[in-house]
Amino acid sequence: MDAFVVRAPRGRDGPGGQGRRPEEAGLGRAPPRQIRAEGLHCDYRILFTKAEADEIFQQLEKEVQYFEDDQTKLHVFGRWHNIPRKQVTYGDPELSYTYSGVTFHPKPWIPVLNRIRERLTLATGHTFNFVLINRYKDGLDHIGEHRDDERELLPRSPIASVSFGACRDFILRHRDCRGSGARRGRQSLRLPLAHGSLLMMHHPTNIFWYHSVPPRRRVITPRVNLTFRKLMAGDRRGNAHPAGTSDCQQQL
Ligand SMILES: O=C(O)CCC(=O)C(=O)O
Ligand SMILES: [Mn+2]
Repeated sequence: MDAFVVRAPRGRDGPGGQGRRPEEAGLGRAPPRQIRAEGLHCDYRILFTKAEADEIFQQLEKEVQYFEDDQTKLHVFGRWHNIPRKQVTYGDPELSYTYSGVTFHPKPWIPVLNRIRERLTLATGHTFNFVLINRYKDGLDHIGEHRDDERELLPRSPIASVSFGACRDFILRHRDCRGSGARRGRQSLRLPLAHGSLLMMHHPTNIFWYHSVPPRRRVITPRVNLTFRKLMAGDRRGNAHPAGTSDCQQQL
C-alpha cells in the first residue's frame, strides 16, 4: 500500500483550512475528512468558528502558564537540550507523564482548557484526562519526529490534537521510511493544521507513523497546539506498554 486516501466531505477543500469553515454550513455538521493509509487512521476537521478560535487563542495566551527552568529541557542521546518551543501539561491530579528522562506532573485544569475539552467530548464522544500544550512562538520553534507512544497512554486510545494561531505543517512519515535501511520510498504526508482545527489520531497511527512540526521560516506568528490524551494513573499501568517501547527520545 503506497497511497494515501483522503476522503473529503462533499464540497470542501483539502486539509489546511483553505476551504469553507464549518460555521458556513452550521457548526458540528461538517463531517471530518478521513485520512487513511496503511496503519494510519486520522480524522481532520475545523472544530471552532473563527470567532471562537480567536477568543480561545487569546485566553490561552493569557492564562496558560508554561513550564520554566529545568522543565524546559529534555534528555536526548545523553545530553540535555533546551526544547525549541514552550511546553506545559494540565490534567487530573493523580496523573504523570514521562518522556526523554523527564516526568511531568499536570497543573490543575483551568476554564479555557475545560471549554475545549467539553467541546471535544461533544464532537467525538471521547473523554480526556490530560493535555500536553506546545507553544511555537514563530516558525523557528518546532518539534522533531516522534511517536506518541508513552507507557502512560491508555492502550488503543485516540489523541485529539487541537490547534490555534498560525497554520503549521504537520508531517506524518511511516516508520519503514526512516533511517538508512528504509524499506520504502520517501513516503510522507503533509497536513497543514489550521486555526481552530481538530486532528484525531486513532489507534494504530502512533504505532506505525512518526510525526513532526518542522521549522518554517516564513511563519512569523505564534501557534498553540493542545494534544488531549487518555492517561492511566500510575497504579493502573502494569505492563500495558512493555518497558523500552517508547522512543520519544527524539522529541526535541
Ligand atoms: O504541535 C503539534 O501539532 C504536534 C505536537 C506533538 O506532536 C505532541 O505534543 O506530541
Ligand atoms: Mn506528538
